[in-house]
Parts: sequence; structure tokens; C-alpha cells
Amino acid sequence: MEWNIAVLGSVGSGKTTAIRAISDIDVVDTDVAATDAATLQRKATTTVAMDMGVMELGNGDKLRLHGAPGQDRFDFMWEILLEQARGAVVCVDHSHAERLQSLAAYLDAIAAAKAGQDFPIVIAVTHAEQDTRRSLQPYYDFLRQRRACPCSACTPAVMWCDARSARDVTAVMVVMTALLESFQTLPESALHARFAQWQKRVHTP
Ligand SMILES: Nc1nc2c(ncn2[C@@H]2O[C@H](COP(=O)(O)OP(=O)(O)OP(=O)(O)O)[C@@H](O)[C@H]2O)c(=O)[nH]1
Ligand SMILES: [Mg+2]
Repeated sequence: MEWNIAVLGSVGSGKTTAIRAISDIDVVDTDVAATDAATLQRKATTTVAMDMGVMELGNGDKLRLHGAPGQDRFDFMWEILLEQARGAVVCVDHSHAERLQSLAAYLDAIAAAKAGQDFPIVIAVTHAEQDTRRSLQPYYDFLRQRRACPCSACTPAVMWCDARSARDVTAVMVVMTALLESFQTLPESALHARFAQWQKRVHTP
């Protein structure tokens, strides 16, 4: 099996870095020198079309990873990548004050493109090391309120992920693969019921 995965997220959230960290092929990226002040404040280069990498799963299966540009002026690319995608990783920069607004914008785009469909989402929370109280609870609360999965019965998986770490990014992709495989083998209603139950257990403080 081969699955296309869209990797979305704001500027500097780590999409290109994450794909480079785990790709088994040389990543085709379209990074160019940043010119706008907001991006330059964070880093020197930015993606202007997309990143393409591949993660081999060892049994012939693979994830084809397509990273979007974070800059708003390229937001039409989100839709193009989502159209082809069977799942999405949303990178969220935890150090950014507007992290939940940014996450909401990506979840809206996913909901618009995949309404009512089985579409696994994994939220990879990056840039977390400076937060001494590291807690994912605000994300769980936010997702519970929104009923953020396109199926509207369950919520996406949320994980810490340093995009520079092959181990962290691999963990994100393992969860994504498990969700993709589950959607194939379990009837939709059974999977969502099980997933919702599991989320409730894990996320109830
Ligand atoms: N400190 C820290 N740095 C990180 C972490 N994750 C990623 N980075 C760094 O953050 C920067 C992310 O840059 P990119 O990977 O280009 O970000 P992007 O999401 O592709 O950005 P655009 O293409 O501009 O939308 C890189 O310098 C990474 O090394 C993290 O968890 N902690
Ligand atoms: Mg990029």
C-alpha cells in the first residue's frame, strides 16, 4: 500500500524539517530565501510549492509525504495536497502565541476537504522544549470543543514532536500508519466508537 500524507502547519512549525528527518529518498523541496519580515524573523528560507519525501514502512508499504508551504499566500496548496491525501499531519509551533488559531485554520481546511470521510489526523506539537510546564491539555480541550475529526465522532491524535528528531517524527508516522490501517480493517462505526472511547480515557484528567 502507498498512502499520500499531507503535512500542514504554519511557517516555521517544522514541516520541511520533519520530512527531511525521516525521508528514505532525497527530499525534493522548494525552499527559497524568505523575503517577508514575518518569516525572516523565524528563519532564512521558506517553502514556496511543496516538499516531497517518502517513508518506507519495511514491508513494501510507504507513506508519500507532501509538505505544504506555511505562508498564507500559498494556502491554495493546502487544498491541492488534501485532495490527494489519505491522512494529514498538522505541525503546530507550541512556542507561537497563536498556535490554537493556526491549528483551527488547518482543521477547517481539512473539514472542508474531507467532510464525513475517514481521514486520520495526527497533530505534531513542535518547539515545546522552552515550555517548562509542557502540557497537551489545552490541545485536548480545544479539540474536544471542536469535534475536530472530519467524521465528527472522534478527535485527532496529539503528540509532542521535535521535527529535527527522526525518532519523534517516526513516532508520529507510526501513529498515522496505525490509524490508516485501522480505517481499512475495522468498520467505520466500530473504529470511531473505539477511538472515541480511547480518547476519553486518555484525555480525561
Ligand atoms: N528548537 C526547536 N526547533 C525546531 C523544532 N522543530 C523544528 N525546529 C526548527 O524550526 C525550523 C523549522 O523550519 P522549517 O522546517 O523550514 O519549517 P516549515 O514548517 O517547513 O516552514 P515553511 O516552509 O516556511 O512554512 C527549523 O530551523 C528547525 O530546525 C523543535 O521542536 N524545537
Ligand atoms: Mg517548509
